[in-house]
Amino acid sequence: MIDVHYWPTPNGWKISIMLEETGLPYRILPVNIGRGQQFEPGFLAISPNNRIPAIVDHAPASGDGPVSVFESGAILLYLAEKSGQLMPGELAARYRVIQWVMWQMGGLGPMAGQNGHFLLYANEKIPYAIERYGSEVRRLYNVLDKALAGSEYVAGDYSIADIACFPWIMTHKAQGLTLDDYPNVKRWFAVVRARPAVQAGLAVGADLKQNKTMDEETRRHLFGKQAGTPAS
Ligand SMILES: N[C@@H](CCC(=O)N[C@@H](CS)C(=O)NCC(=O)O)C(=O)O
Repeated sequence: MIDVHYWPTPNGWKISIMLEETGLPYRILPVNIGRGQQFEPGFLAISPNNRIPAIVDHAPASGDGPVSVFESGAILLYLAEKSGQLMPGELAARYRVIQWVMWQMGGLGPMAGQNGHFLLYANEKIPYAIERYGSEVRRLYNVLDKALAGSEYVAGDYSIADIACFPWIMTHKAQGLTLDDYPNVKRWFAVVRARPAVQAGLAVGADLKQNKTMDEETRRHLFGKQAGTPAS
C-alpha cells in the first residue's frame, strides 16, 4: 500500500493521476495546506520542503522497510519504476521522458506558479513581476507547442512527461492564456483530459477543498511569515 500525502492541487493531481493510470493500490492522507498542516513535524519528517505531494511506500520492491519520496517529479519516477509503466525501457526514449519531466519541474511548474501568484494573489500588482513571469510562461507554452507539433504526446508515447505537464496546462486560464494560441497544446490537452484515469485522478480529494477562494487563513499559511521560516 502507498500512502499519499496529498491536497487537490496541480502537483497533487500528478500523483493521483499516475496512481489511477497504473492501478497501484493507494490511500490518501490529506494535508490541508490552507490550514498549515504542511508544517506539522510528522509531515516534515517525510517532506522537509513543507510541500505536498509526498508518498510512503510500505511494500517497496527492495523488500526492505518503507520508502518515502517527496517532490512530484521524483514520485512520478518512483511510481513508473515500481509499476513498470509510463516510462520506456530503451535508453534514448527513457531520457526523452526524463528531460521533459525535469523541464516541467524546473520550468513550467515554478514559472506558472509564480505567474499565477503575481496575477491573482499578490496584494500589490507589480507590473515588472507580472511581465517577467508572464513572458516566461508564454515562452514555455511555445516550447511545449513546438514539441507537440512533431509528437502526439510530450515525449513519444503517453508517459509520466504528459502527467507532469497536464495539471499545469489545466491552469492556463489563471495564467491569463488561451490554448487557441497554442494549437498543438490544445489538441494534446483534449486527448489527455479525456483519459478515464486522468478524470479519476482529478476527482481524488475534490471534496476536501470546500473553500475554493483564498481566505485570509490560507493566505497566511501559504504566503505569510511562517511560509518563509526554515523547517525545523
Ligand atoms: N516542486 C514541488 C512543489 C510542490 C508544491 O509547490 N506544492 C504546493 C501545492 S501545489 C504546496 O504544498 N504548497 C504548500 C505551501 O506553499 O506551503 C513538487 O513538484 O512536488
